[in-house]
Amino acid sequence: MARNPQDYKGTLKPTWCPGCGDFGVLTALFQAFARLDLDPNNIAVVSGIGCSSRLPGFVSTYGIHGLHGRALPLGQGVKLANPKLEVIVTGGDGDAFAIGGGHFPHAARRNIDLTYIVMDNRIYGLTKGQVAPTSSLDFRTVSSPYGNFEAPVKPVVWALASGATFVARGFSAKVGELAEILMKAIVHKGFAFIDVLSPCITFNRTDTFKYFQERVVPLPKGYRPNDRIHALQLIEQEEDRLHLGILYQEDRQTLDDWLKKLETVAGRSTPQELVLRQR
Ligand SMILES: Cc1ncc(C[n+]2csc(CCOP(=O)(O)OP(=O)(O)O)c2C)c(N)n1
Ligand code: SF4
Repeated sequence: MARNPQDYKGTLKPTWCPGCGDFGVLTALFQAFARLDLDPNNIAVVSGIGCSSRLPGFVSTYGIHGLHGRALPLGQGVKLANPKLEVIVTGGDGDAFAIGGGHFPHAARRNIDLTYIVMDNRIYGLTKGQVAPTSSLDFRTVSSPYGNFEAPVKPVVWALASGATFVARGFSAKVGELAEILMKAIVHKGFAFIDVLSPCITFNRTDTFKYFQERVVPLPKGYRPNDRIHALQLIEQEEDRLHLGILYQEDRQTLDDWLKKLETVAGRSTPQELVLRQR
């Protein structure tokens, strides 16, 4: 019998503020899992620290709520130890691009086969509203009382420039569309990155649901996500629009492919075998 979204609900109820954008991401993830009919025992959801990083607590799959900024190293470790697991890494823009910013480009260029969902609320939610790497210029917060003087990081541009093989943008208010993107990201072989616009309704009164509703647009008619430069140009020329959908996808050797090749060509043990041998 096919599974339904309820099958992936954990016993803990989400502790997010009522109305937080992260609810939409969780619902979309349940839908994606159900539509792919994934066995919860074959999924690991891994995160760092932040409001969004609490997500692994709310699912019935395996999971780790780790250390701030270390979601990707954890997720990569899980995948290397058990390549059969479907690994989903989640967290906030602070976790991903500030403290965890050193890990992001390397996981992308390494093309390790996992799905990385960043819930981008353009602020630090858990610690009560400090400026984040994706905060807009001049944005006033408790830690930037005179306005943010740093140019915001553009997550999809960073992913594209780092060699990610699947790059998409979603919006937590468009749950159906987001579930569709997440399904394709999970099925993709390689590093799949999704920047989800996911408003913090408590501490960010600028980048609200209304703000994003007024700016999000679908990809241009006939857009084909197979040209990295074209994708970069589209994002760089957005001005006040935000395109939603799969911006780029390519097939490229994954880390796992490379490890298997290494084993046959060089006769060496893969990290997976080393782990198993130590048991
Ligand atoms: C090593 C370390 N540094 C700082 C913190 C404090 N801290 C916890 S969450 C967080 C940022 C949260 O923002 P984000 O990652 O964007 O997630 P959100 O809460 O917005 O979902 C910070 C700075 C920490 N827990 N550990
Ligand atoms: S503080 Fe913001 S990000 Fe955190 S749960 Fe509340 S609305 Fe969501």
